[in-house]
Amino acid sequence: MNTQFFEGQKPGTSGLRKKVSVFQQPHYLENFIQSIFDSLEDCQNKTLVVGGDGRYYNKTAIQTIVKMATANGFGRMLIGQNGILSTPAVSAIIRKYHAFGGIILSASHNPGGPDGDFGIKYNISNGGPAPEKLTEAIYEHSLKISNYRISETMDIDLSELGQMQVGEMTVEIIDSVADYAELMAQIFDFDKIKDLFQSGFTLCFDAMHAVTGPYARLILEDQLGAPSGTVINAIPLEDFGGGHPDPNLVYATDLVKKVYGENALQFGAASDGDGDRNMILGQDFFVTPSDSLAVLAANAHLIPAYKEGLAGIARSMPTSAAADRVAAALGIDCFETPTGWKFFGNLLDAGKVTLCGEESFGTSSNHVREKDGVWAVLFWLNILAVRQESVESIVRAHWAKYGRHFYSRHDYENININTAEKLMDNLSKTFNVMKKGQSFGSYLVDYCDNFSYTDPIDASTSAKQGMRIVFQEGSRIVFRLSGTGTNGATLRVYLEFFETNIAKHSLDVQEVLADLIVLADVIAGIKKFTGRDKPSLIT
Ligand code: VG1
Ligand code: CO
Repeated sequence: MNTQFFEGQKPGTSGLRKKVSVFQQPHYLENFIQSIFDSLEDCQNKTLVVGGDGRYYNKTAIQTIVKMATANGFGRMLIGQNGILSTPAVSAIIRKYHAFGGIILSASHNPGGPDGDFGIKYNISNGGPAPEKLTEAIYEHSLKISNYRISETMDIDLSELGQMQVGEMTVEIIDSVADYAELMAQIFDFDKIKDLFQSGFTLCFDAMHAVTGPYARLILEDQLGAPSGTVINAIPLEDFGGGHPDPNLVYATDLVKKVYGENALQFGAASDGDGDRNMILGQDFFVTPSDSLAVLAANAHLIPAYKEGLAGIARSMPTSAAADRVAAALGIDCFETPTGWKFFGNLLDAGKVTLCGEESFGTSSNHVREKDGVWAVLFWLNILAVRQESVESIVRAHWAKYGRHFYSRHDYENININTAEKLMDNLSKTFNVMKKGQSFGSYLVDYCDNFSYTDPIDASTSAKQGMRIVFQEGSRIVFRLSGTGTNGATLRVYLEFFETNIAKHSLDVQEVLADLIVLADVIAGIKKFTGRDKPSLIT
C-alpha cells in the first residue's frame, strides 16, 4: 500500500487536524483509526464512545469507524444520536459508562464544510485526551502500517435511539445531551439559577451553529427556564453556517451585538465547534479567559460541587498568572503546564487540582477530563445567582483585591512554515545571550527560556513548549507556534502586564500593552521575518 501520506498523520496540540480533502483520500482515515486501535492495549470486547461536532464528514467517518471497531473486536459502541456529542460530553460519557476510550470527530473551532477542516481526537478511559506517549505511539505506528481491519457490514442508522448488532459488536445510539445534562445538575444549584432567570435576568448564549446548541437549549431554556430564543445559532450545521465557530469578540458577532451598546443584555456567552471553549461577557464587558479562571477559583465555594474548597489549580504556561494569585490567597498549589488539555489529566486523576484553564477560552474542573464550555457558563450563572451583582462589578472587585493581569494574544496566521521556524531559531539565539537585569526601556529581564515541563505524577517530560521572557514585576511575553492550524504556521504572541494599582491605567488593554507589543517585535523580529506589521487576530 502507498505510504506517502502517512507522514502527515502527526497529531498536534489536540489530535489530528487536516483539510477534509486530506481525510477523503483513499485509506487515510482508515490508516489513522487502525493506528489508534493498534497502539492501544487489547480492544477485545471493550466499549468505545464515538461522536463529533456535526461538521461535514462527521457521519461518513462514524460509519467507517463502526465497521473498523467491529472488525477489531470491540464489544460495544456508544454513539451520539445523529453523530452528535460535544467534547466534554464524550469525556463525561466515557467516565460514566467506564468505557475503554472514545473518538471525537472535530477540528474544534476551525471552520468546517467540504473545504474546511476535519479532525480526530482519541480519549482514554479517564475521559481525557490521549497523553503524549500514546499520540507518539499512534504517529509512529502510522508511519509503518501496512493494512487495516474493516468489516463489510451495512451503514447503520444514526438517527434513531436504540440498540443494534454490527457483527459481534453491540451499537447503542444514545441521547447526545441527557448524560451531560444530568452531570451539570449534580454540580450546580439549578434552583438558584432558575430564580435568577425568573427575576428577569437577560442573557444570550451563542452556539455558533456548532455542537452546543442542543446542550444549551435543553439546559438553559428547558430545564432552567430561560426565555426561548436565549440560545441563538442553536442548530449544528455541517459548515457552521459558513462561520468560524471560535468564541471570541471577532467571530461571535451575533452575540456581541446583543451584549454591547443600546439595550445590552446582562450576560452573554458563546462556545466553539466542539463545545469545549467558552467566552463570557457581561453588559458591555469582556472577561478575559485568564481572568475567568481566576474568578471561578475565587468564587468556587459558592457552587455546590466545590463548596468544600479546591485541591489546587492548574493553568497552561501562556495563561496569565491571575489564577496563581487566587491559589496563593487560598493556600493551595497552582501548576503551570504546557498548552493543551492532555497535560491536566494526571494532575486531575491524582486529585492535585480541581480547576484548570487555558488562555484560549478553556476552563473546566475534575468533573470531566476536557475543557467544558457549557459548564463554564453555568458556573458563571451560578455565581451571578448567588452574588446578585453584575459580571463587571464581580471582575472589578476581583482586580481590586488581587491586582490585574492585562492580557492579550496576538496571532500571526498562515505564515510560511520555514519563516516561522527561522524566527523561532533566531529567538532562541537571542535568548541565549540575554542577561538577567538587561533593560528594555522600563522592563528589566528576570529570565527567559524555552518552557520545559516535567509531569509531577509520572515524571514524563515535554520540552520546547514555548519561548518566554519574563520581566521583573511579573510582565511577560511568550512566543509559540500553534499545533492546531492547518494553513502554514501560526505564531502566537502572548502579552501580559501586571498591575496592582488598577486605577492607574486606561482601560484599553492594547494601549496598556503597547510597550510590550513593540518589545515583542524588537526581540523576535516579527516584521523582519514575516513582513507583517500587525497580527491577523487579536484576542
Ligand atoms: C490551541 C490553543 C490551546 C488549546 C488547543 C485546542 O492550540 O492555544 O490552548 O488547548 O487549541 O483547543 P494551539 O497549539 O493552536 O495554540 V480546541 O478547543 O481547538 O480543542
Ligand atoms: Co474546541
